Amino acid sequence: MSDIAMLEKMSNTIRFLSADMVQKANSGHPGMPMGMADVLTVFSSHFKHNPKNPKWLNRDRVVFSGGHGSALIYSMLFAWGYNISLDDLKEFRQLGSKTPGHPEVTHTDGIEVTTGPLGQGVANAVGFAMASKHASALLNSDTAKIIDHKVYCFCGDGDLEEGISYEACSLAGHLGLDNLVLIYDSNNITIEGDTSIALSEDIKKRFEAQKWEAIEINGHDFEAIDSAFIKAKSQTKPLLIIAKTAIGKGAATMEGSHETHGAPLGNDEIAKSKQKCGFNNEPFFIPEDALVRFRCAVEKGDLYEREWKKLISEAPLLEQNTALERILNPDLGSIKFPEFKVGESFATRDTNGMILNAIAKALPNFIGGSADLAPSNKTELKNMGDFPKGKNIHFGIREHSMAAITNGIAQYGLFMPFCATFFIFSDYLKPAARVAALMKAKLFYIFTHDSIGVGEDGATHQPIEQLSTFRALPNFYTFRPADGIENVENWKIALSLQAPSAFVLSRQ
Ligand SMILES: Cc1ncc(C[n+]2csc(CCOP(=O)(O)OP(=O)(O)O)c2C)c(N)n1
Repeated sequence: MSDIAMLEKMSNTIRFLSADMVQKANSGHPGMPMGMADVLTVFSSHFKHNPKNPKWLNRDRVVFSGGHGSALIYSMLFAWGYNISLDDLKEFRQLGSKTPGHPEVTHTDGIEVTTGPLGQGVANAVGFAMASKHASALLNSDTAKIIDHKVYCFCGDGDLEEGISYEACSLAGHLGLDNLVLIYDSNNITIEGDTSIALSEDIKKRFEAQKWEAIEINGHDFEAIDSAFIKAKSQTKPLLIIAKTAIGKGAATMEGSHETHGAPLGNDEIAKSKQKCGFNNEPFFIPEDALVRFRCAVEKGDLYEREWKKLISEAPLLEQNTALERILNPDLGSIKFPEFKVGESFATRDTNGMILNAIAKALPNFIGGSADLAPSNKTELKNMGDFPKGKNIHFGIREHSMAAITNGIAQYGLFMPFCATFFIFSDYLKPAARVAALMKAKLFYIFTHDSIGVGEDGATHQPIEQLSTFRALPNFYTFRPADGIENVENWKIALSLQAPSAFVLSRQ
């Protein structure tokens, strides 16, 4: 760690850069970035990444689940040396800029997932951690760890109020994801005011009950923050770091107020705040010595990646290299699709099950599962084992987090995942499917029990408007094959697209 005075200077650089961005755009959220600047400053020295190669395979993944804090994210990416300039920061929230209102993977290097709808990022991070576990099960040997990175996720009160975070963290605890660190910005403030108006549970106990380890720190104490990230290096369970912070930290008169959450502070307040913190009043001021320290990330990242490349180029790892190569370049031509005949009377959920098995057998990177409906969805991948080593994922009855976890697995960069449920319960996962479409994520939804053929379950199980909803979704492909022959052709198309696809299938 650098000395405290330097850390304060670095932190204030991020804090006021974010406040200036929001002020110039005359819109945005300064409170969270200012409150979390101290945590992110210390995080910088623990985060293993390569700003000059944001896609380096063994990088730590970082998810900012509270996408409204995007000013903080862009300030950090700039400070670390990603492909984002000071001018880009000045273009915050402008049409066509690299710095849109909420972070989008399609716009900015270093953004791992598109976030904004609260809670989903937490599930995305669980997806990253699961993808990493599967990858390490396939690729690592006792002597050579090709995949051994961490997954960090920053979230706020809003993310933890959303039900999806409960679902996702429950699964993470069950799976014992010891590569996952969730940092909770516990500032007790949401838009309407203090969280006490709607939240009174003991979050630490909630996570402990979900088989996590949970610790609480003062999120403005550099040493405590550093110790928490050091602790994460030897975690044996998913780790929750509850960082008690003040929203709008550093604001002269508004620190701790919900009014800093989603509106510019105003020029007067910013000037007074900078003066109070002993910071230069010039807008977008970057102290050289603070920037140099953040920018160490470039040299360190280059070194990390070179060491990793050396590791994987060593001869004893030939087998692992071949496995990695096969995952990175799946041979679609090697799939032996089942052959169906005109007039054969199979339900399309059955033909789809056969197709899924054929694809999974041929492609090492094809994995997935259902929200407890595999026998009905016909999604079991036979003789291919269970996650983490095997390909069958048991998501439990958690559709929303299943889909957001699947987004994370797809965005991880190695896998083509699918998830499944009854078509009617696509309603429970739709918000994540929408983000998948925005990200152009390559993944597949298996929706069975379509239409009136649903059977005796009755009205609660009968899809009506779901088909129109998915067909209206941009960047999203909805296939509804009439038979096995069409089903195969649909899959060939879906596998060639860089976008999410849904298969709507009959039960009968
Ligand atoms: C699903 C969803 N519902 C509502 C919102 C609108 N929204 C954005 S931020 C926010 C409050 C979040 O509070 P918190 O996580 O504590 O963030 P902080 O106040 O610390 O910035 C709300 C309701 C959203 N982005 N996503």
